[in-house]
Amino acid sequence: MTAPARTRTSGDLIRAEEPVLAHNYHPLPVVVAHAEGAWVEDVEGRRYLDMLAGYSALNFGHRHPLLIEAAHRQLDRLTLTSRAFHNDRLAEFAERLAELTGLDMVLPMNTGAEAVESGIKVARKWAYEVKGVPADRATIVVAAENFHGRTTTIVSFSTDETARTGFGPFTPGFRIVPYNDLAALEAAVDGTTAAVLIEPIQGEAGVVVPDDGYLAGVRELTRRNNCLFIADEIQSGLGRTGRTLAVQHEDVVPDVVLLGKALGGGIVPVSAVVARREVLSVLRPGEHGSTFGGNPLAAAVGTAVVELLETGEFQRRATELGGVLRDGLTGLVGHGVVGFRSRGLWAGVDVDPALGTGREVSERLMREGVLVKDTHGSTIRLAPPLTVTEEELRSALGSLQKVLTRGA
Ligand code: IF1
Repeated sequence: MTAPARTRTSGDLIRAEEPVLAHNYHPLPVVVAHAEGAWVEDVEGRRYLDMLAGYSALNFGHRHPLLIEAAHRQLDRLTLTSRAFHNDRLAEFAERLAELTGLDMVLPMNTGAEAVESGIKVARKWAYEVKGVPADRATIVVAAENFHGRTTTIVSFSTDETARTGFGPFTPGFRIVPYNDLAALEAAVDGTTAAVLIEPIQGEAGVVVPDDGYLAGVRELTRRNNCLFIADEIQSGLGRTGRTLAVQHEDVVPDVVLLGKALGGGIVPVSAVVARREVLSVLRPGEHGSTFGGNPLAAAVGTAVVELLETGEFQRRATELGGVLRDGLTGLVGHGVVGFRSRGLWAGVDVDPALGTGREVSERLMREGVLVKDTHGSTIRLAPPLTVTEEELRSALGSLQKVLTRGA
């Protein structure tokens, strides 16, 4: 007989998951029950600074009041119609999202992977109908160490064996080149190329920031070769790096921008393909769709997210506090940190392997009241909500120094 849910301890809940929940994650042993801003609280009332922010899905913090209000207001009016009918929220969402990104048209979807898959389909159709690539011959060039989601087609072009093994057969039509290498990219692009699909900063690879000029080089190369530049900004976008889009650090406007995560305000899944008119115009009724894509609740929350970003406040905070993060990490180099990469409020921190794996450091930080997620090996990522205060950020950096210096 299991204890009734309301009195179960964290341990009870962790044990209860084991026989009934697929083991596709290895979570830290913390059971979150409440959250606000940059803080989460577990079942026993212990508080933690959330330095992962849902892998950048919580850029505006947990339960931002304006986003929660927008959701509550819409919940009391209308939540879902399907796209068989119009709803009174979608036009404004599409208009303001297109305006925010400097592009023309929006295809609303739900998860990041759906936005990536939709971008792949649209790029291929554009290649056949606009560029004139022979049927079923379109290729898309991607970067090694990419992460674009977990569908069968997307893992078809992953270089992470853990993400691929056991899921074949795979989708053809993708070419993989080293990231941050324009010569390799040039060599892979030819008359069959529909698009180049890259993350402006590679997230799961460990927050890999390309050389200055790389994104501008991709833009010039794709324009010269009449193929599309698709920027996957699902993790790097929406204020995380100090700009609305990470590509704006090089004043680059891609042909297609993929958005997700924070677009849903940490409340509902909202993703989108935002693109030049010529590209999204290849879709005609019945050729693509989604039950929930563009639903009024998602559109209402998405519009409230766009409104927050229109102020520029979060981009400014990410830039200013990004300097505090960078300076703090610089001070730890040689004191448990062997290196780091950062842009805005996003960092990949390489810990001295002698001090432990990324997972072990994450567990030590958890005991200090700070939640982070390791990526590969001894790298941890830091991505707090953009609402984090300087005091909270410095406190998290102090905890990192403590667990690394003491090596506890
Ligand atoms: C997991 C990390 C992993 C993404 C980019 C598309 C997607 C993602 C650049 C797909 C999603 C998530 C997936 C989640 C953990 C996290 C992640 F990179 F953020 F750390 F896995 F690599 N493009 N990234 O980062 O979006 O379908 O998930 O909404 O799978 O464990 P999604």
